[in-house]
Amino acid sequence: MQQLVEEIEKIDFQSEEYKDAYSRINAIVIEGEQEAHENYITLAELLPESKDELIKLSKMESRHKKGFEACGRNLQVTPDMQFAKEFFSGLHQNFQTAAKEKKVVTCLLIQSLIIECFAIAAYNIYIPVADEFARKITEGVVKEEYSHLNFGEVWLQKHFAESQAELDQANRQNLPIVWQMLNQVADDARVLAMEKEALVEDFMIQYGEALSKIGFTTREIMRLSAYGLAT
Ligand code: Y39
Ligand code: FE
Ligand code: FE
Ligand code: FE
Repeated sequence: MQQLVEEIEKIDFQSEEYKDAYSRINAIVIEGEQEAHENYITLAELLPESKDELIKLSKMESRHKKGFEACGRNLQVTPDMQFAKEFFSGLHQNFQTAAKEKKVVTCLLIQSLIIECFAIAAYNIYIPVADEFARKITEGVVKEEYSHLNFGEVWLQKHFAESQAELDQANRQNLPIVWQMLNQVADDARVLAMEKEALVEDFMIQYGEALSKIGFTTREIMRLSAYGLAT
């Protein structure tokens, strides 16, 4: 605890180093929220019986985006949106392809499990080391991300038997991309006092809990959640 207090006290939110790293991390979050907004609209089309709920989630994602744009402006940082688009391109492409093939299970795994768990991990690790303005925004956002994760968990739990094989395949395709994304952002996250090890740990906890709620056994969770981590 004392170590964390000391660390936060020495963060200079106006240093060039901080603002440079923030220009990429802030852009990633803004782009992520924008893509999440679009992904929930696509999911609303694929799941007409849940349309109203999914449109609500898509609107929340738009508000999150606006909140994080304000965080960048508050620090006088210009987000590097080109970098962020490339950062998300792997998951983005896989989501688009799955949507075109009407693979709802794959779309839910990518957006409502993987991306939401990634967001929850990142926001939880960011909150204690954020500037005051960004901390308040992020605290409001992370609460809503849990409800997005919950949508995926509930739907996949209800359809577990017929979804298991597609979940396994989608996990193999997409989880290694998440580890690559984490590696790509580790140096910038470190400048913001966010440790890669903490991000990995929090992600694994969120994702493992989600897989457990959906119906996977502990043994399957171990295999699925670490897939591609060591390579
Ligand atoms: O569902 C959502 O709102 C998620 C898309 C939003 C963004 C997730 C991106 C978080 C990665 C940040 C990495 C910082 C270390
Ligand atoms: Fe401590
Ligand atoms: Fe969001
Ligand atoms: Fe979300």
